[in-house]
Amino acid sequence: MSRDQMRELQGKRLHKIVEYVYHNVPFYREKLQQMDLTPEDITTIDDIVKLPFTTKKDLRDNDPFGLQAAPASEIIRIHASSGTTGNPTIVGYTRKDIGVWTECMARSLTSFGVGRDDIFSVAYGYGLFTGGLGAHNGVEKVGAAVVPASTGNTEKHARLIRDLGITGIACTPSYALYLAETMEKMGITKDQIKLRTGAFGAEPWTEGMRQEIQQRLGLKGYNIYGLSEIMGPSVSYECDAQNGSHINEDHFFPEIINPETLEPLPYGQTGELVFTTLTKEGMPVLRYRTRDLCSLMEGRCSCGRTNVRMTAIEGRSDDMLIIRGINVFPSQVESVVLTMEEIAPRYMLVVDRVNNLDTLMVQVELRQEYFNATMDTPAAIDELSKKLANKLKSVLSIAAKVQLKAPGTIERSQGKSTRVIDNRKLK
Ligand code: DLL
Repeated sequence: MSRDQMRELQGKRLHKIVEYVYHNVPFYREKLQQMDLTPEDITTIDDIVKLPFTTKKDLRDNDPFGLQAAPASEIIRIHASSGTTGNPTIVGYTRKDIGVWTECMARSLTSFGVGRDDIFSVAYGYGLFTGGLGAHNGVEKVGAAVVPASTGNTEKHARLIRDLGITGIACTPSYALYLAETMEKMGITKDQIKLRTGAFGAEPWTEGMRQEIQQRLGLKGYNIYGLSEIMGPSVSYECDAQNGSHINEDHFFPEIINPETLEPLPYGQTGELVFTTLTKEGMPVLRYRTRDLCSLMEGRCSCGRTNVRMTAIEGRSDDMLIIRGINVFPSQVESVVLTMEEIAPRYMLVVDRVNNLDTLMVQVELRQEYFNATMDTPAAIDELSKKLANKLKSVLSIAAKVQLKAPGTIERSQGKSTRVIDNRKLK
């Protein structure tokens, strides 16, 4: 599609989606009315800058179904992403939304060269996380045979890769490295396996990691990007040229803004990525601030595709961490700590990468009274650690080691308090 045709399509779809949320989502109607806007004011894609932004806080404040535009009877799937305070953000999809998502995922896989003759294993988590089921539907759509391996059980997965002749895999890049290491330990060599394509995403990764995964698993690794609030995996995807990821911009309109001033930035400049869903029915969002930092690239790609590309994610404009593919906010840990009277509201997250797997340790300080009372009873300390670890697991969805410390021993910072020590080195 030419740029003009694309922009015309985007403009039509934008008008329609604004009209749709105006009539179906009180939150947006109020926002637009406050800004003296009606859907008639939005006729071309350039009008997008008139619209209000949406933030994760807006989603949380309207939790769980406040921003849902379609009636409950039309929703056929519900996913969730991590919220900043422990409550996940709920996203409902209509049948049409699942169809669009599946189509976008199929576009990505096709771009990676996956087709009917492939046996493709999905090793993203199946569940509330969008990675597993999202990738799964796309693999079926392109007609490859899907192996719903999910995460965990890595040795069994490694044997399946060898014994079934699996040709493609979707997982986080760090899991791919862990899988490579597991295979090496098991004595499975590259010439015993047929892997040739990897669809890697859900966390930031680098060219260095790409080279290492490719070399150790003998495949070509492609980037795939997405987020639950917009859809899931396949908001954008790489092609053979591997010069940025093509955005499915007929469904998700991208902008880059300065995260401080909220001013739109031109192509080529790094800032915060913002998306407007142009066709979504379940939970459409206007100008959703992803907090991901990158830049946009225009111009026909050497692969022939004409849709806009985004560079690899360079960082975040908030404090979200991605640990084993799971989004973790320090404030989630705080929300747990605050529920426990034995513990002072002082904590530190220590993130590391051991044998290619991310680890999380949460250090907390005991309150003086509790510390005095239990100093000589290791059983009580042990029980408290377990209680905290269980609570953290249920809020964060990943296991964390807990370290209970004596009062006053977590380092006090002079200025802005530091809550995270991230020892992972992304090459
Ligand atoms: O991670 C969706 C997904 C699943 C994408 C599988 C790709 C593959 P969330 O859990 O909502 O959704 O997390 C979204 O993860 O805002 C980014 O910060 C980060 N992220 C996702 N893909 C990439 C990527 C899924 N390819 C958040 N590179 C996003 C860097 C990524 N960061």
